[in-house]
Amino acid sequence: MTTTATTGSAGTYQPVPEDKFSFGLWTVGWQAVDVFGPATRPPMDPAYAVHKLAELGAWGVTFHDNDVFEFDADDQARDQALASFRKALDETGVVVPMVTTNLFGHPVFKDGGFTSNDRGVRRFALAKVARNLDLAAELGAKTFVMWGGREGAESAFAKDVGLALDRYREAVNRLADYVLEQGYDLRFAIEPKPNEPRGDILLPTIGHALAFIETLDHPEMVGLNPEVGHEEMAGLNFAAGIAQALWHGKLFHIDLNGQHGPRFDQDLRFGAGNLRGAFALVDLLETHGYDGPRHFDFKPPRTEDEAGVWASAAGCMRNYLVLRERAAAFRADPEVQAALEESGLGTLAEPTLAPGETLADVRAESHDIDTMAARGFGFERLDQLAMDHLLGIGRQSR
Ligand code: DIG
Ligand code: MN
Ligand code: MN
Repeated sequence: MTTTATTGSAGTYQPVPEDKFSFGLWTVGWQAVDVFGPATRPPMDPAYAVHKLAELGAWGVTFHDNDVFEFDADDQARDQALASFRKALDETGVVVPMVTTNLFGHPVFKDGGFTSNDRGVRRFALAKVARNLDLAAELGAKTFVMWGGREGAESAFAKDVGLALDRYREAVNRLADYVLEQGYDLRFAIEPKPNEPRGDILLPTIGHALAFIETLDHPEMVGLNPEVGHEEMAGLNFAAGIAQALWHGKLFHIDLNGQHGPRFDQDLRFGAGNLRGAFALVDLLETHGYDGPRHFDFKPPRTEDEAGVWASAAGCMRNYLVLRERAAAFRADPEVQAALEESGLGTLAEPTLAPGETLADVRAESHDIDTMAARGFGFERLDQLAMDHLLGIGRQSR
């Protein structure tokens, strides 16, 4: 679904449900505990968060099981917490597009869930996720994210990566079998991350995860939930990674946020990190057929009070809408279209060999190396036009 600027947010940048913005409960509810200090914000009731996000214009909320009920909640406490959460969903019309499982908080997962060196932990992790799949299906979620934040190691000899991937694959295969047996309308989305909290995390990038998915029993049920900051932590170009995920038909979901290159996971609000990268990403999502949620996985900085939390959440959506409008103007600009033509980008869609041609044909022809070597592609002019649009410099001032 390519949302044009006519969905009520044009110029006002006021989000509407058609924009499909969703937030993890763990984002606005983050109490800002970090390794260097305790919480700066009180706990946030999930039902309250749903109402506040609805007021801001959000379409959906996502959650880990233990964002809604405690790890050690008995069935009664679990049901009460879910009833309150569901009531808020009913009252606001907010939907649950994605559910995920916390396999990283409790100390039992300190060496991972699916790939823990403790087989009993691996068995418990499978049971916990299977129960959460039931809940995801009950709530109508279509995507089930698996972020293996604790699947990894701090030292080379603590984890045999091949054996760990065997266990990871076994877990995903068994859970996919369960979804098929139950007839759930659910797909899995693996979320890569290179490190943090583990020294090195398994399936660290989009590339690693794509390769892993192809080894599964049901690869068609498993895609990706890439996060901006995670690929950029690895020094990679996120928009290029998303383009390949789309090319594979594996962009099932996305975690939008901001990051300033290779450093700790900043989880800044969307647009507040690598802004040029965010512009290229929004243009790609809006022009290459991604019709999934625009999901924010960010953390309002520790400095913020509750008002700051909502300003940060609103900023995620505002930045997306501004960039979507700037990208649409960029694409509509005749000067840009001429510069794209000049760059030769159009010929990239043209097969190198004509129908019926063979390698012998290209070997037999003469190649005008000097003329080809002399040409310029005009990429700098094209990129400056993009910068002009990103910076909001209209055509009349050029
Ligand atoms: C961190 O980037 C992870 C967790 O917040 C969650 O499991 C996943 C869902 O988007 N992202
Ligand atoms: Mn992150
Ligand atoms: Mn994430």
